[in-house]
Amino acid sequence: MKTVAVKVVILGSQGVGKTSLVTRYETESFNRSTSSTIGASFSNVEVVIDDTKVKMQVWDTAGQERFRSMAPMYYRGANAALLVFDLTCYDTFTDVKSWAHELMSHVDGELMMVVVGNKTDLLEERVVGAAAATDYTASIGAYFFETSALDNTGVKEMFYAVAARMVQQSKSKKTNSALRVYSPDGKNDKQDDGASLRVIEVGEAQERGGSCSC
Ligand SMILES: Nc1nc2c(ncn2[C@@H]2O[C@H](COP(=O)(O)OP(=O)(O)OP(=O)(O)O)[C@@H](O)[C@H]2O)c(=O)[nH]1
Ligand SMILES: [Mg+2]
Repeated sequence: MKTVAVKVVILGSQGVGKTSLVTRYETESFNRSTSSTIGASFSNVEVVIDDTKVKMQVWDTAGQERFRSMAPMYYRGANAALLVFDLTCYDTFTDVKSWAHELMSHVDGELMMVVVGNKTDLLEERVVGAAAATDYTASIGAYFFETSALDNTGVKEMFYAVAARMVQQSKSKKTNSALRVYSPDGKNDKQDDGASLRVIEVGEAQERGGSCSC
């Protein structure tokens, strides 16, 4: 089976549910009392699409403002970025726009951007409408998913969409992305251009203080 190795970064304000989305996908569980991420945490997520295994190195970054300056270390060389906001907190949607702007001006090469509106289960408290989110997402050529880490809505679909796009990119002759593609015989089909993956210090989680101000 062919293997494609990619780097995925998750960005977004504190408390929007970045860690919960990864945990939901990896362990099929949800924890109401999570700890706020410090620096970033790393995990491997694998998805098989037809005859290709997509190995995603997922960097779940900290949303706290004091870690914002570290973000470039994590998004540099990424193949995909999940920009997560909380559907019940408009400010976090505004923050996503600012992340998208930063990525567009600082990331070279092909970067798949996925805007993720999390916490669909909180229907009554929702303040960001689907139209506003889809209009914005279309305007920047990104993908849009609505998810709930709590009730497992859209989470698998979101990771599968990333994997499918990475497989598509790996087949495209035109791509200049830093995908690493391995053939079944173990030889690289395409060389890594050096921008893809790097080892970054991973911090410990700490108890959550205040999260979203909404
Ligand atoms: N109702 C609901 N709560 C959620 C959902 N996802 C996460 N939460 C809750 O939101 C809070 C923050 O979740 P985290 O996953 O830690 O958020 P984060 O974005 O990783 O936060 P930082 O690491 O501080 O940047 C926790 O209390 C979660 O239980 C969801 O889909 N629905
Ligand atoms: Mg977190």
